Amino acid sequence: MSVRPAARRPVAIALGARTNLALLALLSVAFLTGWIAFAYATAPARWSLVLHAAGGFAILAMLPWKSMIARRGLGRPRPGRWASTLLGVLVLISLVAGLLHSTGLLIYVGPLTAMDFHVGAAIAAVPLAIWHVVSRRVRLRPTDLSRRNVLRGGAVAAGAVAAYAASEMVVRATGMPGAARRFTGSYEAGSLQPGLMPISSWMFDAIPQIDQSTWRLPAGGREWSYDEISAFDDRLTATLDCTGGFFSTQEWAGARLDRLIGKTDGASIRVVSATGYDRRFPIERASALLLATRFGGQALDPGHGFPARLVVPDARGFWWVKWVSAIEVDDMPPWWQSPFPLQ
Ligand code: HEM
Ligand code: HEM
Ligand SMILES: Nc1nc2c(c(=O)[nH]1)N[C@H]1C(S)=C(S)[C@@H](COP(=O)(O)O)O[C@H]1N2
Ligand SMILES: [Mo]
Repeated sequence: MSVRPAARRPVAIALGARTNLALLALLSVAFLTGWIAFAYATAPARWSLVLHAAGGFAILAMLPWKSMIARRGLGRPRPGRWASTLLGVLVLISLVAGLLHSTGLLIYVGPLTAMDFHVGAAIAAVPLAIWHVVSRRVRLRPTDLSRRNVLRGGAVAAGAVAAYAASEMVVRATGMPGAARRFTGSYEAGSLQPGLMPISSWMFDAIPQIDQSTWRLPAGGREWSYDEISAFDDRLTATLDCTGGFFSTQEWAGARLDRLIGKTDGASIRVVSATGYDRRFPIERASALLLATRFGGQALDPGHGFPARLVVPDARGFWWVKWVSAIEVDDMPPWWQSPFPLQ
């Protein structure tokens, strides 16, 4: 062994550090843009998914380098190697499930979707990734940000965007099922056919059985019966776009929220479910929100939110509260809630 000046690193280690740092940046980008895509059912979902997919392809491109680092690391006994291996397995599951969803080669996996696996594996990987990075410090050196390395990073990024564009062209040219995705990446299911619309919940909610004769809805300072709500006939054709990877367009009918809450002071409307699930909306949106009792001319079934469910045009499915049990107006700002439901 020769003695090296402290300021210089062997080339292999320097390359390893850059690979690891690039992976850290790319994993963060993929995670963040994935959630931005989930927050919207409008344009931001699209541009964040372009970044997201490019980030995913760039992670794939790092695999040859990272597997060299991993092989070297696994060769020396170090506590927690199993956790690094599990991290690798989870990231691979997420990548594969993401590609299966996007190409359409596999969309449904029993009661779950490829998207559920994609996101589930990514979430499970987070604590492992944090531990992995914290227990294996990589230090950034000035030379890592040299002009040449920045150019190299730019080349990887450009290559990843090109790979994503090429993959989308292949999906379309070969007529893979993925060609039919909406801009959010979701697949059409049961549109205008209420009986074929998928039933989904955000996480753990089970379908409650609610008796329409005893159901009462507090809203606007009074209680409404099922028959009173059903007597309204406000109509809206709107698309529910679930983060699970499907979308469904239906003709909804029921009561506009502004009619139920009347003229009241307040900053936001809180729509509560019989299960405790709730979402908050700016009061200005009241006339755009529909409390639906029917879709496609028939009453909702328990799975789709009977007796009444919220319809929120241009918002992701998790805003469409099912089994509504109360509508409250108060002074809380609409942003005073978790960005995604917690149950
Ligand atoms: C380890 C982290 C992640 C990686 C490496 C990753 C990577 C990928 C890849 C490679 C694709 C396929 C891109 C394509 O060919 O179109 C994809 C699709 C997708 N991912 Fe992720 N992802 C990660 C985490 C997440 C998370 C946390 C979310 C949501 C919260 C998410 C949401 C999506 C969505 C909605 C698509 C579908 C895009 C489409 O079909 O156009 N991803 N992801
Ligand atoms: C896709 C995500 C990643 C996977 C699957 C992964 C996997 C692995 C594996 C299997 C090893 C060898 C076993 C071990 O040392 O525990 C390793 C080593 C290592 N990883 Fe990662 N890693 C990932 C991301 C990162 C990131 C983001 C960093 C830091 C920013 C990092 C830094 C390191 C370091 C410093 C080593 C030790 C190398 C050595 O001892 O020679 N890794 N990684
Ligand atoms: N009470 C309650 N409402 C809910 C959910 C839930 O878990 N609980 N899931 C939401 C999500 S994530 C979606 S995509 C839609 C699914 O509606 P559907 O079953 O009619 O397709 O309901 C939304 N409303
Ligand atoms: Mo959903």
